[in-house]
Amino acid sequence: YEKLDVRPLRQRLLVVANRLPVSAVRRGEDSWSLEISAGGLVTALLGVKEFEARWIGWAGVNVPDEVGQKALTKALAEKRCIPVFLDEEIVHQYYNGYCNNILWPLFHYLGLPQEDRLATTRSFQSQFAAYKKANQMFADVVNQHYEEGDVVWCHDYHLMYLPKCLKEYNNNMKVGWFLHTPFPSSEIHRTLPSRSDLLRSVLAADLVGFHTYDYARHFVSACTRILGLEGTPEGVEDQGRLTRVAAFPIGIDSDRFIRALELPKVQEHIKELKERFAGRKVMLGVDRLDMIKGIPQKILAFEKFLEENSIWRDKVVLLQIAVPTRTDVPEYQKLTSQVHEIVGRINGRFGTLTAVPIHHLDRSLDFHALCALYAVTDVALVTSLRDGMNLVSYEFVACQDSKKGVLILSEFAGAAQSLGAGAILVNPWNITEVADSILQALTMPPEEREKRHRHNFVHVTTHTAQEWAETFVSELDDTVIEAKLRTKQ
Ligand code: ADQ
Repeated sequence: YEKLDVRPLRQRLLVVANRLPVSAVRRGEDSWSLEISAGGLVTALLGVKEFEARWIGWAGVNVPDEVGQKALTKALAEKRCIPVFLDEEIVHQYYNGYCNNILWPLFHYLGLPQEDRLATTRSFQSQFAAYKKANQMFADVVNQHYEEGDVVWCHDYHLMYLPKCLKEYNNNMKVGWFLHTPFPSSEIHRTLPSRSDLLRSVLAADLVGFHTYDYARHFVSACTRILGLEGTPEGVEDQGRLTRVAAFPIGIDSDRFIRALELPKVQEHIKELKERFAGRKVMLGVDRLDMIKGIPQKILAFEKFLEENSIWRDKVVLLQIAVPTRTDVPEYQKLTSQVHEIVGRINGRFGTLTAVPIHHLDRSLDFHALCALYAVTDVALVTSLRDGMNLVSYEFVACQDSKKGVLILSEFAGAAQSLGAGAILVNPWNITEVADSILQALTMPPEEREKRHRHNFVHVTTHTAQEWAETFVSELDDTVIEAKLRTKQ
């Protein structure tokens, strides 16, 4: 967002997402400090340079008092951010409940945690009511700040009800909606009690975007099978009105990573890491600590590899960096303990007095440290059980132009469709297959590494976040113009 502050002005873009790209910490009654927050959406939108963007979203804190709200609004305005204030009860029901307990696992084919199933079924209606209420609150703020000609771009599963609310305010608003997670098969989506409401509200947008063609196809099938509407090659048609549906694969700001590698600070990190792990091949995992990322499966596959390839035991190290998320949720606490338990067992089993095979860190790394780690890595392991895209795989490729390391990538990450030809694709549930792919990666001839890397590097440096955003927004403009022409005819 630092960059967004200094860009020359062009078309106004209102980016609406559940979270603002900053986290706010209260320092006093009327003073706040702001910190950029990690995550895929933030990273991608950091690369958007061609618009005068304003962000609308929740700052991640409860601010019940007017003095605090005013002060935070002022501090955020300097960053071109506009807050939506949500109270604790709404956050509990809308964000923790409907978004993260229902939609997130469902869209990633994970189902609900067994013990929560009945409780969730009972509280479903109240959570959905809170979801709609929260979306209406976002719509109110958008409407207050909207100026004619603005493009409104709504993001993700938190805001599926927003396009409908916005169009009710102003049918001429240009509204796009983009989903960062997978959209599951219509057979999964149809289990949601609110399945039709959600589809209809998303269809109120002019343009609906997904990371891959498969997700777009699933969405269109859900609309045809559940709502009985007509699917066309362009999208979904309802009584003569077309909602355009298409794939817009996200990218990263690859130049930012490539340039960072030249910085003395990053070079210094690289030197330290090389010395620290001299004589060993470095394998890397960087994930939010979430069920969908398949971290326990990845570590078990690494254990299998060590078990079956004793000559590699003192020649390889796995660095797993996992930022904790949703630490207040028991399911996530359980995941953390499970990962710690497995790592401890494997280090006990294969470690020596001077070295352990796995370094696991429960924390976020700063950008420069992350770039250095990507640059010294020989093999990156992305084993998501499902992932909308997965930007870590892109970031790794961007930082590997001198080393040409190997990417092992889950076939269930959207990135498999763009980086599949250069990566080794695996089924993360099959730990024998992943263990074999680790050996294949570590022993891959340099010419093959070079060829695979080249394919991915070209993709990552041409299909950037900026290109993604520009394509989406210009497609949205075209869609609205075409629709106007159609109605005139
Ligand atoms: P995420 O699930 O957050 O994003 P991902 O796309 O991999 O997943 O992005 C994670 C981002 O957070 C990356 O930029 C990464 O560098 C950063 N990050 C992760 N762990 C970190 C750590 N320990 N330290 C520092 N930074 C860390 C969601 C979807 C994805 C989709 C994106 C964008 O789940 O599938 O690719 O949105 O649409």
